[in-house]
Amino acid sequence: MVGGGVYKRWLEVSGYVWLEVARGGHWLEVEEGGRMSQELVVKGRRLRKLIGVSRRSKLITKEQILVRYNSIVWLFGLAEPFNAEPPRTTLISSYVTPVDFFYKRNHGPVPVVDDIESYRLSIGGLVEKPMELSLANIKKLPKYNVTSTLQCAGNRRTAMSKTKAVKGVGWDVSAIGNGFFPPALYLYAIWGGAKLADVLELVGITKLSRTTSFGGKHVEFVSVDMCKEDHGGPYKASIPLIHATNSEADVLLAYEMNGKPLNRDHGYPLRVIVPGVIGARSVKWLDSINIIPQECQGFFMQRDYKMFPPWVNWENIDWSTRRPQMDFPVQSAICSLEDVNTVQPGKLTVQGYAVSGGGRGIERVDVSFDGGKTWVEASRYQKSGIPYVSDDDAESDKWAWVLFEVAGDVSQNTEIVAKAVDSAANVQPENVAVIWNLRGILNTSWHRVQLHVKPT
Ligand SMILES: Nc1nc2c(c(=O)[nH]1)N[C@H]1C(S)=C(S)[C@@H](COP(=O)(O)O)O[C@H]1N2
Ligand SMILES: [Mo]
Repeated sequence: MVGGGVYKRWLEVSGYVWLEVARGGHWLEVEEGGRMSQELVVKGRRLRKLIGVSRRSKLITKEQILVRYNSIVWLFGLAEPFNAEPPRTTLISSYVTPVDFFYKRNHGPVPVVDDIESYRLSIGGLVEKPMELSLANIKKLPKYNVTSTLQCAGNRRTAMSKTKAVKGVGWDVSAIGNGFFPPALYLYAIWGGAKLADVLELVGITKLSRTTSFGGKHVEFVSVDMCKEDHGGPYKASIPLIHATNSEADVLLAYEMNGKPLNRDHGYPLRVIVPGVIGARSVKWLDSINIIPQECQGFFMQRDYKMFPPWVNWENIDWSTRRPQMDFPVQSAICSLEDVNTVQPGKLTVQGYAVSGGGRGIERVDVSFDGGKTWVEASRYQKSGIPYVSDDDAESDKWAWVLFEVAGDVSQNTEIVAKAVDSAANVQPENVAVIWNLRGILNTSWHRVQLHVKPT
């Protein structure tokens, strides 16, 4: 077991504050000698009202406020859990997302796990040699650096709820991220750690095992955070043993993010990274691993993060009829523009990201400047200067997103649309209605933004 209490201070986001002042508002970046300023200038009546700051007072301290995108303001220390996503343009400003701008998704209070000397990861269940490992034991195993995009299944939920209300945290297009390197220093990739397949060998499970000699078929990851949704129990998830013991699947027990130890928000000291799979299975603050006969029975596997058809509602839902979602489908979003924009006539560059699950590459990104009547193909790239070739593991990061860019002429009010095609020729659905689901997960419909074109 690991010790520690509830994470009560916002320590990790240094340098910037993510602040959206109501809809269509703007962000304030407050910096003081490389450290976050203690004071924020609060502009915007709506925000001041939401956080209870008087009209005249423009200054609040960072202890009073925790802010997230999408007009939802979490009062620090009062409202938990902490959920945050960066603005669209920030998200695509680099191929690898800086830790500060990496979305944060929590189902309970962020725990503090800081007694590293006594930290032990226990591995038990249906194994020959149950074991307790210190962080040093895990660091002794070969280290791998895997550039992998993590995407919350709820990404783009807000747009889905416009069709019909859904239940869940409202996300724009940025509940996704990829990491950061100084340019020309592609030495390490975003997630650094030991391969789960190597760790499981320590307890006597050979590579590419479907079952252990005691009948274990799934690998359960258990954390320490207390989640209301799961009756105050810890966050848990599982993946099949065959997935966990496949070195090629690159499942990591990660202790580094972007070359530095994980920070608390992202799972310090140890988290799971399951590339190509919805973020919900990448358990943070890992406490124990159990080898079990069936998939994990926790709330987030059995009563959440499942994809239901549009006709299932809260009255007729039978959770047992669907499998827990694992791989995510092909996705893309325009990030250089907001939902509604006013621009001048002329050339317009459209940029965004595209990604698919299961390690499938992005074969094409199509962009329309006329609401979907005609299309042009966007250029795709990961690292600048290296052409992206989908499913070419030597040249491209298999588990990572691609950024895209294309320019077109706009002369009148129009809708810009993006859709991606993955290497299995899967394509995003045209309309959100056909994939609407009550939990609002996996909105991968064509991404559309409105342009008001006005000459100055
Ligand atoms: N222990 C724990 N692990 C967790 C969660 C959580 O609430 N508790 N949230 C999951 C979900 S739903 C997502 S999308 C990712 C988000 O990871 P991030 O906050 O590092 O971006 O973590 C996953 N792992
Ligand atoms: Mo998530």
